[in-house]
Amino acid sequence: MRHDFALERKLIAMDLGHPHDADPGPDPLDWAALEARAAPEPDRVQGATNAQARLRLFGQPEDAVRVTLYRDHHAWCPYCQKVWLWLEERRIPYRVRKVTMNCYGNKEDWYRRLVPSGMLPALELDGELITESDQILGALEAAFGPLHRGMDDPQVLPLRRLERTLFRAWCQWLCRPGLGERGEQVAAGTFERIATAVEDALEVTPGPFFLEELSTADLVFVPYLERMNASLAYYKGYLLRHRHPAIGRWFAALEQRPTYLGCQSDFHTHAHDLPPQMGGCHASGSEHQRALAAQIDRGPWPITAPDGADPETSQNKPADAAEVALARVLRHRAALLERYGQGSGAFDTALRCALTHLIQGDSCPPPGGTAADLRSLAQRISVPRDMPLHGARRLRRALDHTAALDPLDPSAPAFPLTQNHRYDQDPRPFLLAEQAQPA
Ligand SMILES: N[C@@H](CCC(=O)N[C@@H](CS)C(=O)NCC(=O)O)C(=O)O
Repeated sequence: MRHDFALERKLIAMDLGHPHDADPGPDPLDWAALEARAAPEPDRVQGATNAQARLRLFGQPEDAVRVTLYRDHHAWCPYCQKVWLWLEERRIPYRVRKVTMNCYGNKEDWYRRLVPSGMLPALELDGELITESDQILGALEAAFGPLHRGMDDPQVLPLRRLERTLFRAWCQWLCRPGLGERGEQVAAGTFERIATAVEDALEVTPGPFFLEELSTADLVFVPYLERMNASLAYYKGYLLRHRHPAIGRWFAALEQRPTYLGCQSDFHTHAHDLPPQMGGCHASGSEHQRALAAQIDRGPWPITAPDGADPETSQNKPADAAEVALARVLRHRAALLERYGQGSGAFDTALRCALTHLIQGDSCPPPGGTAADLRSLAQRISVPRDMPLHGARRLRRALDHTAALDPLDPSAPAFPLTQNHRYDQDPRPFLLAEQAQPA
């Protein structure tokens, strides 16, 4: 017999004994009504940069493709992001083959046969396989010409070295356990000094980028400045963009480009994906840091820097952020229902309650006992793998809001995120639906 969740919602509300609780709130939209409200599928092949595409053509015919990029399913690998962004900026047609990173699940056998170390990225250019992101960029430059200035340009080389120096200072601060108060100060001071040198380098030219226009030098800095910005906010309470305005302007200029917006992650994703990759990230434990980390985890968003700016993005929320988030959930509805509700009707209703709130603002209490699953899903939305930053904010908020209306256990916490692996993010259950889309 089919379980009547609407009736159960009424009975639970009456059981709670408060007169207003007898009204369980509006019923959630059904799946068909939700489908009707979702954003249409964008053109992933010819349209804006996106993490889901498996072919990118930039207006050229498919037989013009000379490049295959092997990168991670999670659209998270920093060295892949550098190459990905280069191909997008230079509008070079390419195919994408996605591979699982070790901390998310098992590496595909076909990839191990191709690249025995299993390391990403790799790239095939005219049938020749190249590994190591810097070698890959060198080969792409030789074949297609540089992005303004190339990897070995005398203006780019010192900037590449500066990026590695900043990277090491970041690792010394973020990844060393037990620094203590004095050690935190020293590591922060070293990082700050090198970040100031990065600002000085940015201010050599009048524009926001390192050289006269966007170049390879900027792309070399993108992956780790993005990860520094997120992780230092979460683990150290340090707002990089605010503390270093020239770096803030550099990010804001990148955020004018659809190429960067399509591959940009967010604070929450990086904060929880970095620990297994880096072998641990260590919080300073200050009151300010803990408050900021709590806000990155549970909102409200946007976070505001002391100057009132959003330290995560300079971009306002697009008008269709909720509809885009809805479309992405609908694509993976079957896998999500299986994973979070073990196929139970209760989670089906709970998810529709959250999506109803997302799309039309109604507060729709979910079946009792679903709050933990709703919060667990909110904690596992990955940007840009699943959806862009603003859509993720809206969806996390809708899931958390709905969880808090659970009539049985409104404060049930999410299942904790693991620190040394993220097997909870194994891509396999989601692959079929992702591949069902065109190209
Ligand atoms: N020096 C290499 C570093 C590449 C690298 O560290 N890749 C990591 C991902 S960010 C990797 O593939 N690790 C194995 C795994 O996670 O499966 C490059 O620049 O390409």
